Amino acid sequence: MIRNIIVPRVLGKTPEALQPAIELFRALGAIPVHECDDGSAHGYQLEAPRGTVEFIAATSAPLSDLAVEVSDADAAWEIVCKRRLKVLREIADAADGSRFFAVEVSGMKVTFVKYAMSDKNNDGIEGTLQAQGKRFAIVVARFNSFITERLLDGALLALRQAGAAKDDIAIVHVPGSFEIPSAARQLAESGKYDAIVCIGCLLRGGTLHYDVIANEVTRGVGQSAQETGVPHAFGVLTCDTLEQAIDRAGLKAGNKGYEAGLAAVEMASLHGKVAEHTLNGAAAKR
Ligand code: DLZ
Repeated sequence: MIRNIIVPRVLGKTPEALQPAIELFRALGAIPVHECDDGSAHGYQLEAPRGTVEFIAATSAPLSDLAVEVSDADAAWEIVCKRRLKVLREIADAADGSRFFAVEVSGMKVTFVKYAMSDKNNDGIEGTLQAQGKRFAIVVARFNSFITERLLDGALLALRQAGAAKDDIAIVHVPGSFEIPSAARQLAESGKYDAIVCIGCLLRGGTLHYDVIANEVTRGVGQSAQETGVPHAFGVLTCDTLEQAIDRAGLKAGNKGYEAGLAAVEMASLHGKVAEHTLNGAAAKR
């Protein structure tokens, strides 16, 4: 019966007071899913892959108001350190093997923890949201530029927040979504980029060829990714109406360009890790 557990936190009196917390959580991969305003309160919901409620019996108050489980405590610590937040506890290992730190953001005390795994060898391989030293190309369609410019802003924000340098991001403009795959492929084949972000907006009302173009763009981007081996993030909206596209370009349902930017960062990181893993695995077998 329970679908979700939402823990409301009042972080000041204005939406501006929420910004440091929202920005930090987005930089760590949380997805904005819902924004509400009833005139006296402005709420901004962020979603994580999992939610857990913990009831505690203790004689003293806990260190923080909120605990966030992360996949890599050291990577999260690096992201947090860039923001000059008040540190309540430096990163360190706990007695049970978990690794955690605590900071204060927007007046809220937050603990970030990477729990110790019972089977460390079965932790899986995962990319991080660290983009330092990585190079990205963004291919953006001009068609429906009202939307694609917002998606581009979202993608740039994600890449920059993850640590990509401005000079390490190339932006390539193409006329429409149909042209995205060929430009993406040329960029991928250049060998200069760790990942490509593809951005466009197809509106069903806008073209009789909607399905044809949508299928072709999806196929072409996928094919470019598979045949070049360079990760491609898909930030091409396929919507029935302009209103739906507006919702996905930074207003109600988040910004799909931002999500594509984060996906590109994660996949660029994962790509290196999988290559390392397969190389080591092959070496170990010999
Ligand atoms: C022609 C066209 C139409 C009608 N609609 C869209 C659209 O909704 N979104 C988009 O990105 N591009 C559209 N285009 C342009 C095509 O993608 C392409 O640029 C032209 O057909 C020229 O090859």
